[in-house]
Amino acid sequence: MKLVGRLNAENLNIAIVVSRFNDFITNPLCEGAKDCLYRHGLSEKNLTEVWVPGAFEIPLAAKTLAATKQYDAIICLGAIIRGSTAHFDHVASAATSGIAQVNQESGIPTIFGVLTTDTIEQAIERAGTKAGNKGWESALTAIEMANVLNMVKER
Ligand code: INI
Repeated sequence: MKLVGRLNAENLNIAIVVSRFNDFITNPLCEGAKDCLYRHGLSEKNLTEVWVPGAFEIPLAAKTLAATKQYDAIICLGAIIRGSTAHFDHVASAATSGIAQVNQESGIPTIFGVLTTDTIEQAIERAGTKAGNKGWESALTAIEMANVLNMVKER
């Protein structure tokens, strides 16, 4: 028996957690994610969008959303840009391990759509220009994971 998640969001409830830090990048990530979800059939009433100050705050918001048990998937979006800040490594590692922990412990697919780049240019490339849109790709992953886990649970 081979189970593969369908790319159909019609019957799903999805949450997006998105950080305001570097919002010139996170706004297009969020718009990309919503474009993907709606084009795959998600109803607007089944989408919850939660904004937090920075990527460091994403895991707690995701964990709180997961605890409500109302969502089939949670999409985490952020932009951590190394630039000249030494803060980068701490924020990147806290966001990465925090999101991974929610993913594993909640049992709800919690998707890592946080850009970690060395430069602003690299972030721009991944937010809807020449290297695609990480938000759009994360939404597609969320749809597939939500559907395949629902199939596993229903078997
Ligand atoms: N938050 C980000 O989302 N991206 C960054 O690049 C970033 N840098 O470089 O500092 C950043 N810092 C803020 C952090 O996420 C928290 O909001 C802050 O430390 C308060 O907890």
